[in-house]
Amino acid sequence: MIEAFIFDVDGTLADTERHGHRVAFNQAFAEAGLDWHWDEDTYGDLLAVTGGKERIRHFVQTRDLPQHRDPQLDALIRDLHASKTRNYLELLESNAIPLRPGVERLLREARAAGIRLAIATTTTPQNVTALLANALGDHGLGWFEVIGAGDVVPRKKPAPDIYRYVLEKMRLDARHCLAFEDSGNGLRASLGAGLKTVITRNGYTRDDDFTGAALVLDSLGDTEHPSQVLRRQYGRDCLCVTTLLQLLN
Ligand code: XBP
Ligand code: MG
Repeated sequence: MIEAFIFDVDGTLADTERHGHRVAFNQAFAEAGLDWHWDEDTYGDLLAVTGGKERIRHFVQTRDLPQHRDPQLDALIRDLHASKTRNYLELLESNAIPLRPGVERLLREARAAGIRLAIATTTTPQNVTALLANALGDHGLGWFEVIGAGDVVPRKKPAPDIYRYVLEKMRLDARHCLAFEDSGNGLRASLGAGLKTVITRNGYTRDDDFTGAALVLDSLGDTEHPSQVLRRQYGRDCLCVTTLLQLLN
């Protein structure tokens, strides 16, 4: 029996990276007087590292930038990331980032079927609540029983910690839940927690390794954007709760 759906956020609920997080990082760099700029391809490579603070540190280290040897590096990263979060929240406020096709439909169907909902993400908690409130209204936030996000666990994806945290909070067995992810790192995290996983890949994750996923789609699908199944045929235009229930059989 399926009891809950657990959703990743960035890349899964919405295409937040290319025109959201990336833009906000670049604004933060410019505001700090740094000449760093992450173009779309560079950012695609940097997405191998999950977490914004971790991503900045990785960039400084791998490019061997002068800041790498600065004893104030931790403070610089903290300030840059706080500024990036402010910029990102402003972007969300301007309604710049819609949910991906079929996300709202599936959330509503799941609720109607009595399936519990939760979030397991690497991103900062305020980013999740702002995205959901902007896209679904304040009541939509209440649809999610647990929002597991950011630094609440010590190890970010691909470690399974955030999924284990959510399962524990909901007192659920992984065998009775489905995870929704968009990336190889996210899939490793969900599989590591014992969760069957549906992938809706996107432009940045299309070449990721999705070995072990129950289903790989290009989106959840709605009437205007039919879902394309990339692995495992189920013969419908949209991913519906009935199909997802069948995945557990
Ligand atoms: C998302 C991330 C996040 C965002 C930035 O991974 O890696 O780091 O890019 O968010 P996932 P913060 O979709 O697997 O959760 O800057 O708030 O960390
Ligand atoms: Mg993701």
